[in-house]
Amino acid sequence: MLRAEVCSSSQLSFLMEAHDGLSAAIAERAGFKGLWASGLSIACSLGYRDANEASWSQLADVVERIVDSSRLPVLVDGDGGFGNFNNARLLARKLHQRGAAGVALEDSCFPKINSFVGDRHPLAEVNEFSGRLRAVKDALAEDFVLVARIEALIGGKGMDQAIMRAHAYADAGADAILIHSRRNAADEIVAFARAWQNKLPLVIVPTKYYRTPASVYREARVSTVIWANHSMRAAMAAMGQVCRRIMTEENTASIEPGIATLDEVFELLRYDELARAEARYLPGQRCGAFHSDGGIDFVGG
Ligand code: SPV
Ligand code: MG
Repeated sequence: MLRAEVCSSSQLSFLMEAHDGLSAAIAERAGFKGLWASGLSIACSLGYRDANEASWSQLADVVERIVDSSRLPVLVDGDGGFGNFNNARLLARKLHQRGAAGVALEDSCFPKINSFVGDRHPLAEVNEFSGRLRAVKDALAEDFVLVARIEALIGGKGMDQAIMRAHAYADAGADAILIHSRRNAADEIVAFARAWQNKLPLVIVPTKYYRTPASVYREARVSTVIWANHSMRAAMAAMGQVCRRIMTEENTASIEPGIATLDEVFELLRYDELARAEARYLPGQRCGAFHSDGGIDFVGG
């Protein structure tokens, strides 16, 4: 399923960021067909910086919640693999065990720093990173998708270096190439796509060049667009606004119309299923809040 989403250049696909079970469920409800378990957004939701402060096992735990919370395939942002080839294949195996459909590995050095922070983005040596890719490919079944992410443009190393790396990573067994750019326009990405000529499907992350219409990506035969951090940033803005209002007003009356109702919370997380399960497995002892028809009483809801 993820292979179809990420690895097909015939149609542009979109992956929506998720950083926990709730954001995964919301993205599925909105109609997305695949999820991006974003390193930045997961780190942020845990209160960490996107600098490998969260451990691989913390990432795997969050990925499990994301996987369990929707039926969508999940491509996990594996950063650089948390070390060398051995750490990378261990990470990939663990993500596979938790139900992820694929992993994206970037050619950064441990510890990484988010691509949009500062100017120091040392690149891994090509052969060493290719070894990480090969180790992941050898460790996992064919259906687990491996995306090789190139940070050469982020690191200011130029287009030739980016293309050279893309060829090396394709030879190492990557299923798709993610080319990242921090420019405000998509020119670099389009130039890369032209030079790459679709040797492998192309994945992009238009966080900074967000004004570019999707038609440009279709024309460039990009395979997949990742909306990498927008649920996290939306939540951050909304939570900040609500906290400030409640702090000032010492009352929640003015914010109620603008926030999710409790009924919406219960509906999204399928409390109705719990009510049906109680009726089936706990007959006669059911919690009074649930009805057998799936309805739920919430006092004051
Ligand atoms: C992420 O979502 O963590 C990414 C994409 O790696 S970016 O933050 O744009 O580097
Ligand atoms: Mg990341």
